[in-house]
Amino acid sequence: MVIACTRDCYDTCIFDDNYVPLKAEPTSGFTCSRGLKDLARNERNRVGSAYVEGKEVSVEEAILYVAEKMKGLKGSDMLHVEYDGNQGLLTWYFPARLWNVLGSVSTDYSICSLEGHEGIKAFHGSSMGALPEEMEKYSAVAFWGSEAVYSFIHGWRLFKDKYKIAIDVRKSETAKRSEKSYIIRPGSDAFLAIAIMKILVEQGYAKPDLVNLEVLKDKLKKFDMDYLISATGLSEDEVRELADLYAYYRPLSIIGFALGRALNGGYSTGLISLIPALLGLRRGFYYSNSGGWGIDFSYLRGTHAVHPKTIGMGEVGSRIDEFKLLFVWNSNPVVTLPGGDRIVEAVDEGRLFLIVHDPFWSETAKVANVVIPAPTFLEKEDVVYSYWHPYLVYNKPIRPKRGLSEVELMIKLGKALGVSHSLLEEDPWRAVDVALRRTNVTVDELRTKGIVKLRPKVEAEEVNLDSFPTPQDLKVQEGDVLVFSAHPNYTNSQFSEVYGKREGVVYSSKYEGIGYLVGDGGRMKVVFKRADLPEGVLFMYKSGLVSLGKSVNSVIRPVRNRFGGPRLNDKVYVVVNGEKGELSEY
Ligand SMILES: Nc1nc2c(c(=O)[nH]1)N[C@H]1C(S)=C(S)[C@@H](COP(=O)(O)OP(=O)(O)OC[C@H]3O[C@@H](n4cnc5c(=O)[nH]c(N)nc54)[C@H](O)[C@@H]3O)O[C@H]1N2
Ligand SMILES: Nc1nc2c(c(=O)[nH]1)N[C@H]1C(S)=C(S)[C@@H](COP(=O)(O)OP(=O)(O)OC[C@H]3O[C@@H](n4cnc5c(=O)[nH]c(N)nc54)[C@H](O)[C@@H]3O)O[C@H]1N2
Ligand code: SF4
Ligand SMILES: [Mo]
Repeated sequence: MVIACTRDCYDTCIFDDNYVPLKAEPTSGFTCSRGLKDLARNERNRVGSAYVEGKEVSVEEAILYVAEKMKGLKGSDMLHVEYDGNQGLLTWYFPARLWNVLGSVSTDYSICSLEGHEGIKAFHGSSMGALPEEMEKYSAVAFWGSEAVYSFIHGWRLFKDKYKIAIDVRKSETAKRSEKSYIIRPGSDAFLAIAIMKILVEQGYAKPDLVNLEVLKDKLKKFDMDYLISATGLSEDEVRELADLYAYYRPLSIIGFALGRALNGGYSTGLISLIPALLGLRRGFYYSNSGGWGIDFSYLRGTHAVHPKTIGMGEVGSRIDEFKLLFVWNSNPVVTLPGGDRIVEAVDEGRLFLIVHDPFWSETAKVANVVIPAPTFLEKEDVVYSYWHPYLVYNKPIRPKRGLSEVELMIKLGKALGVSHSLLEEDPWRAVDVALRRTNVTVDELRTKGIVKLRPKVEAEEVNLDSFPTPQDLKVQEGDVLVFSAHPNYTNSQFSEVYGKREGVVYSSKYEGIGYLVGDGGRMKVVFKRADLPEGVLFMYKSGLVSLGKSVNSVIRPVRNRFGGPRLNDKVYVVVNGEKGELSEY
């Protein structure tokens, strides 16, 4: 019997029934500091009962209360927010069917990776990159905007003894431990990628196997080399050196999710993915393979049959007043979504009815009108995929179940509401089977074997250069920019019950003490600390988004990048002595 960690993480580690990491690939006998504490964490900070307006009630009473509140609400009055707290097909995807049948508004699931996927797909048709076994064949790697030392421990381990290059906006841990690092201006990766391609073409390294070189040369010609280099903040020698390293080592390009959330988002991810193609390397990049396995996520959510209205995930906070009811599972939007503080205000003022289904007392659960306990991934059956490795895992519980699973809640609430629809009547396991039909794997096979390796068929097509940007499409980031990164002991807002509450600190090269951070969404008091960072870069761990009791997302009001994803890394100001100004003034 095996069980996979279902957290939002590249590695999707696989464990035996004593929760010891499997020796076999991809887990290779080791896991992270969170994986080591999962059994202990399972007993802490749990939602032990259902609650209605702070009062302990039975789950049945809570469901009836919710159903009563929903009477008379139109679909457009309701919003559901769920994300990747648990990557199981039955935990994350399938329960959306109820809300989609009810006509509730959905988000576009864009908070993390949509922008980057679309930017890569625009060139390659698919965002599917290298598989672990293909990665192993490379003698070098270039990490672009990826703190892999913390965020992707098994990916990092693959390259431990190989030549590593890091391209970041600060000397990240990954940059420190790489053989070579380039510290560039935030959001300037697209410029750097184009400069590298221009040099590779100029020096005769470009291969026609995957890219139409004549068309590409035409597109590259429009960009002035001096302008490209100055936008990156690097010297010409450094840019030429990086291009030389690309020509010599032909590294795998690992493209971090942070890039999609920065200025030029999907243009950057797409252009970086073109460099290996230019060198003739098929799928010589890696971003996220989730779209390449052939799993039919739409079928699971029922969106093949019903088509919900959607809003941008970065707009949930600013548009919350459009809704009377918010249903949340698998996500902690009060902390992790821009304007999450507006959810709290709307609930406090009685304008919004908030229901949260979570195994733990998240910040969102703590302010909800109704809280319903969920089992953790150690306590329920599910099918889990990875966005990196090709193993599907059938999770069997290794701890007694507490609370109501997402599917059970969906069915019970549907019954209490009196809704009937074929999407709700289909057996959930049958739905998983249908969703897996293109993978040739069945639930039965998974149940018997525990782990099944997927064999994705990715056709190598010629790269389509139609969406190559023009110089006008690419922007230069102004001002001081707030950037984020993973912390080794936390997954996003999770794990404070083991590693303690992280008080969010904004690191900068200049400022120390308490001050105000100002963004397009408003201003808030935060703690600043000095650190070795380039001018114009402010840094926070994603685990410590809450500073002095409020999420830093309250100052973020993201615009949408070219492919629809929210730009979370953007210009901010710092206020001292009541004056608004850029950080560099202090
Ligand atoms: N331990 C741990 N692992 C995690 C997570 C976690 O919370 N903890 N979260 C998971 C999730 S949800 C995600 S999305 C991934 C994220 O994993 P990664 O894709 O590795 O992203 P981050 O860790 O956010 O690191 C982003 C790096 O990009 C840099 N950066 C920021 N802006 C720019 C830019 O414009 N250009 C360049 N070149 N660099 C830039 C930052 O300084 C940082 O070092 O990790 C997953 N894994
Ligand atoms: N400013 C800023 N904001 C960011 C980011 C940033 O870099 N900067 N990063 C963004 C990124 S990349 C991401 S992915 C998002 C993540 O945002 P969220 O998805 O909100 O991330 P988590 O903190 O992991 O919260 C997941 C929640 O799911 C719950 N959960 C876990 N397992 C289960 C389960 O089995 N069932 C149920 N019902 N619930 C479960 C957890 O207890 C937790 O409360 O945050 C985004 N927010
Ligand atoms: S959080 Fe990531 S590295 Fe840690 S156990 Fe889970 S999958 Fe493995
Ligand atoms: Mo993410």
